[in-house]
Amino acid sequence: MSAEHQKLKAFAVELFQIKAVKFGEFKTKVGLMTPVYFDLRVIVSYPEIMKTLSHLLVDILKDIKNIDILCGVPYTALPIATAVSLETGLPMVMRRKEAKDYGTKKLIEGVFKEGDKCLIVEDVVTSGSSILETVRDLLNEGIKCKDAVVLLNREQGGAKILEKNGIRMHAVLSLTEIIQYLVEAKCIDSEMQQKVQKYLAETQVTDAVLNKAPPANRLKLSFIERSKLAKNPVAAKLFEIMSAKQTTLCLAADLTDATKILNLAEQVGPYICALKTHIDIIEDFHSNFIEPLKDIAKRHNFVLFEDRKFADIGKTVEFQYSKGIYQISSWASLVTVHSLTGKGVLDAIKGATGNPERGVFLLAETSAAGSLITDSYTKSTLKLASEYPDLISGIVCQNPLFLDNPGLIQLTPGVKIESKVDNLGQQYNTPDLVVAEKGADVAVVGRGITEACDPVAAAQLYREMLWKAYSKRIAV
Ligand code: 6AU
Repeated sequence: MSAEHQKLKAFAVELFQIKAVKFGEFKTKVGLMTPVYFDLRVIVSYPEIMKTLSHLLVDILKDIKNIDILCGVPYTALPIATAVSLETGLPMVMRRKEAKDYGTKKLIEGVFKEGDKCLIVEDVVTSGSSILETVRDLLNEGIKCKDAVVLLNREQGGAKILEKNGIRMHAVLSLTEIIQYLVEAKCIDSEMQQKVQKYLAETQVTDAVLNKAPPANRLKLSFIERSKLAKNPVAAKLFEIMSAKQTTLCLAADLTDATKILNLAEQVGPYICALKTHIDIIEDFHSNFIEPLKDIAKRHNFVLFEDRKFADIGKTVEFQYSKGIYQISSWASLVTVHSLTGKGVLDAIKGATGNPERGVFLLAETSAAGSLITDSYTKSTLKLASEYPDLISGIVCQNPLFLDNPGLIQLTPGVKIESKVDNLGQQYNTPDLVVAEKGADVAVVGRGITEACDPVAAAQLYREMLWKAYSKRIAV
């Protein structure tokens, strides 16, 4: 037996002696019976064993390159991560399970910057769901996670689920190995070993178990996969268009002249997945404008999207949506809505007359500097969206706020190649940044195209840059 195996065997025996691994009949979190149970919480009472554990973890993390910070999965792995941090000198951040309701409301404590690469530290992996929860909160802060070092892989499908979500698991020990060491050390007999093997064979990940597993991170899925997960029909259609035309570009056609909008729509039609209007800024609006616009949208296969940002009481919104000179519900498949007044607006849009194929983008964040939107408003907006799955196509936001609902689309405005701001508080990010770092699925570009010397060339360029960034995002 090699020195390394000797070390692992001795460690397995120590875990057995301190009852961090137990044998018998135990009920798991999901109600299944298991003959073997791990409780690594006791390890804090044994600093020497903690030291060995951190050495073993440090050994396997040597092959992982480019780590800036590390984060333990709360709570058991917090002291373990601390030990690894002390030994490697890698700074640590800490994830809260619940945001404090006072002070900073931060979920991630410690010093970090956007784009930092974080190594996850965990004790035991069964389904991988605890790691994914931590990864989700880190990602929301712009922290990237690709690797997780863990003490024990229970070999029940966690590695597969993590891999599907873009996380590589590096385990010190597998359940099979630890059992083998304990048999060799005569801590358990071969009958128990067989029992554990039988248990493992019976509780392997099946499709049913996988489906119950946490949903895949949307940032890692293709649009065509996501089209099947969308509950709102317009979102499904938009995903299909994006995939077929290889474009995530939504043109904000913020022009005040009807003919100019139609001409631009005709010219850039092949490069966009949606055309967004502010119908009330058109000076020569006439109902004759709508039919040709619908015709162009049909020929070039893009969606019409009225950025009305409804925010009144339900009854007024019902009228604003379906009546008046614009009759938005008759032609726009998509509209934007503020969550400010709550459910009434969504009920109004759901029940209004007009084309039944409709979807809503709820505004959870804005690109405007000095906006009054708070974190709790953003959170409540996401909750409201979850209550109307068949109506909500997606969320208008600036950050990857939701990762575990791949059927929803993140729409991000404030996209421009050169500028950072305009003179009225609009804030811009580059196409690459909004897709790679900010989680945008569809990017809204207005003046970057409408004010370019050659709007068609600009639309082609934005489309290409955005698509490249998306392709890269799902590939890694
Ligand atoms: O590229 P721009 O700055 O010329 O245009 C951005 C477009 C405008 C805004 O009304 C809209 O995006 N917008 C939105 C949307 C889409 O709802 C939200 C937001 O936070 N910021 C923003 O600019 O048509």
